[in-house]
Amino acid sequence: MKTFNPDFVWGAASSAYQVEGATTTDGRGPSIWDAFSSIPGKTYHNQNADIACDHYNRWQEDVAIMKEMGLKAYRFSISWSRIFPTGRGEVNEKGVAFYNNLIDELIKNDITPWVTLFHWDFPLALQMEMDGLLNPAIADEFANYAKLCFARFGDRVTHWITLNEPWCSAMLGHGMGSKAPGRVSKDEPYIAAHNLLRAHGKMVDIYRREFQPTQKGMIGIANNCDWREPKTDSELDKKAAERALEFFVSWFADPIYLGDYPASMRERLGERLPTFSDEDIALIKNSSDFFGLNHYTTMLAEQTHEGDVVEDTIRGNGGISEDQMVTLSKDPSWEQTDMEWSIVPWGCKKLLIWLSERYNYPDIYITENGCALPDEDDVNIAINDTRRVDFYRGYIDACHQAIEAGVKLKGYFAWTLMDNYEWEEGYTKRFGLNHVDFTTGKRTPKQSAIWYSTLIKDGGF
Ligand code: GBH
Repeated sequence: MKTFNPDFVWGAASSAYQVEGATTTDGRGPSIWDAFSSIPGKTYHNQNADIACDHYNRWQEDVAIMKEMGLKAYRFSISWSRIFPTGRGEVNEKGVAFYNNLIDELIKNDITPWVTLFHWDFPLALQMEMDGLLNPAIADEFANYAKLCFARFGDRVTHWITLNEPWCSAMLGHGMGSKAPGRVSKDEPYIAAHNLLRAHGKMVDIYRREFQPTQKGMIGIANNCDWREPKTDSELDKKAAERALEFFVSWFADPIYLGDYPASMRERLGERLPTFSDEDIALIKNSSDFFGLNHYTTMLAEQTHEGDVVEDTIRGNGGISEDQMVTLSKDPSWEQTDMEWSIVPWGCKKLLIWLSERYNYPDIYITENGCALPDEDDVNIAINDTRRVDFYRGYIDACHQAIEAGVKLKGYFAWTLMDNYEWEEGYTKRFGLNHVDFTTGKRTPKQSAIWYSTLIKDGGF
């Protein structure tokens, strides 16, 4: 049996736009995802999250499901435009009340709330008035919103995540345009990322100065990173894999742990990469009490050769493969999920070790890991998700091996509690431990939910 420390945090994660629905209820203002998903062709069959899992109305039932599963923690995000319908100004008390109820219900059931302040659903008003993440002044708006959340929820919430996957907001939202706000650019990702880091720094600063001394919580950021394995043993490919990781996660983690962007990025991007002011970096450096990691897959990386067709690699690199000079590919023997992401548990172990070595063994929490499988619209197929059980067993085993190798992994959150709105993929991609019938809203546990509950109960598998 592989056992974990008794205080290891076992949880499941979700995000506001993906589960809540009720997008115009009780005064919620629109976010960029409401706008993006209303443009024909941007999402699968033009699906939006107007109803989603109807979690806004079914939150009590959902907490009961978590309780039944024995979850120790639940990671969810707050919808900024539910709290501030126009992004700033007047507070929408009904929005505050929704999260107060949810938080109280979780605590009543011994489930620790882990709250993400921003999981991509940026207020539409601020996008239109200020150009969103491209405007340096946006950092103060993030701080203003975060401050309200600390003030209203921080007496009970002691685990905060400022941003979910800023890489995605930057690359997919401002580079490839596959996610809201749907901008396509080679330079904007670097600007958006820079302002997100500045926003993170300011949010943490407010928490540390005004709230942490009395509320005694912890705060960090959730970065996403897939592993990059050198395609061959050549020095060039090893360097390419290293560089790919630097352009992926060190882009965000180096400023936080080491005080500046990685040298490889500066070298390759020159002035296209913004520079931090002394003031900015003073807030950003050491601004995470733990390392939040969202991890899904692995790809092979090789040095791009002159004249290579890079089309195939654009997805994984978010359209900046020329900047990195890295060509990505997959080993054909790797099993694929419904997202066509390869299942490679050892990549997770290698990544955990790589991060630990680079950032001097911080406490790490895997804040997301999971998979979508095909044909699960049909509940009878979904409840027999043995492949998802295998996926989780493989990745959690890799986590266990990483801990034995010295990694300070302190918790693991499965993505996701229940099938939900998978962004531009609409409802076609199902990542849930619980099946959701999107016509009736009915939730049904899959085999993976039962397996995960048993693991939690036994403290291992
Ligand atoms: C997360 O992002 C999100 O936080 C969550 O909201 C979402 O529902 C969940 O994952 C599932 O998608 O294109 O083959 O190169 C996932 C971040 C970044 C993981 C890109 C996979 C690319 C694989 N993803 N990465 S590939």
